[in-house]
Amino acid sequence: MNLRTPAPLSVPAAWKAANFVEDFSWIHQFSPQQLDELRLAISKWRTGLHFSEIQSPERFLPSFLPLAKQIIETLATRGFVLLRGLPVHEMSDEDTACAYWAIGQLLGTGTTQNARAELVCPVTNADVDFGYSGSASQRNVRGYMSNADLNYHCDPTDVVGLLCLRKAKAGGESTIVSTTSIYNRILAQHPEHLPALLRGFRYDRKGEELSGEEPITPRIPVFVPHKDRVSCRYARSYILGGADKSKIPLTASERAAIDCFDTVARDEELVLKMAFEPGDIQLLNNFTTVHGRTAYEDHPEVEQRRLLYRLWLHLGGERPWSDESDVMRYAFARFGNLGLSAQEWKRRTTQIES
Ligand SMILES: O=C(O)CCC(=O)C(=O)O
Ligand SMILES: [Fe+2]
Repeated sequence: MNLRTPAPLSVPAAWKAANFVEDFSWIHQFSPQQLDELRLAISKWRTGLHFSEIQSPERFLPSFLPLAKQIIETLATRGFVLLRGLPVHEMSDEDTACAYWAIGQLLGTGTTQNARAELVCPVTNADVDFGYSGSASQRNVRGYMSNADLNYHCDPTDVVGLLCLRKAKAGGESTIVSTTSIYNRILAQHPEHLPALLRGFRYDRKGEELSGEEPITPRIPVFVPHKDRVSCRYARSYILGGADKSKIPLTASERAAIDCFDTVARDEELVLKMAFEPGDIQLLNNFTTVHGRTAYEDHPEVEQRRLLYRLWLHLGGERPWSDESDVMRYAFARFGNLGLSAQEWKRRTTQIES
């Protein structure tokens, strides 16, 4: 076995649930000054501007700058934060999107997330049936459109943001797990699965690829160990979809390896539960955490359904977490209309129109 890091990693990214029984440093409550700046900025941006056209949000939100620096550092180390207290109850959903987008741009570059090129993507139950079955990959359904239980997965971007606007009537609990801890556990207790996980899997592109693009990705490793860190990409339903579409079934050892990943990820010792309140923004480094969600039941009124706004942020610059060839970073994130910045998307649509 060619393992560059055969030793378990003892780094802040390798956290367990027990680390946060009394430590709430991962929750940041917005300060009154930050909220005042935000309200004023929104009143300026509201004048017919689409959120993606906001220029230089840092000029309007100076007290967010030290916070943004700290969040970027924390995402690169522990890998997650929860920002609390965005006043969503006093804002229209459009103003909320504006505020959220502006905060996101202080951290990185927001990118498009689906075939519709949404930059702030509503995560809500659109009455689709997500449960994975042999034919689910043919239906090209993505989990965020359903109220189903979502297996632990990484979103295919550097950092994902989930802002809660409305909670479910019951369920819909978010949980996160350190993938560095999952790696450590597999290394110590189930090393026979590492070769399959290091080799990786081909992912279903769910029909969101453009014509001429492959419907499935090249092989994306689940783990890429570096000197003192391990980067992870994992999404079971997309792996199963990739096997279906390529008509190359997973081998018994590949299936055993993803079963092992899921079993370890569900270990109570590793799982940190987060009950979202409206106004909470969960930010996750997708190379060092996986997230999941329990199934949920909505309120009967459609406008009261659980609603999150999702951001995908690219942190740019050198590769802080990905693999050498960037296949982990981009293969599952930059195809079709996905993975484009607002400017790139605008350029593409302008070219098509002219
Ligand atoms: O609904 C949630 O809590 C998580 C949804 C999710 O994982 C996603 O949209 O990527
Ligand atoms: Fe997700």
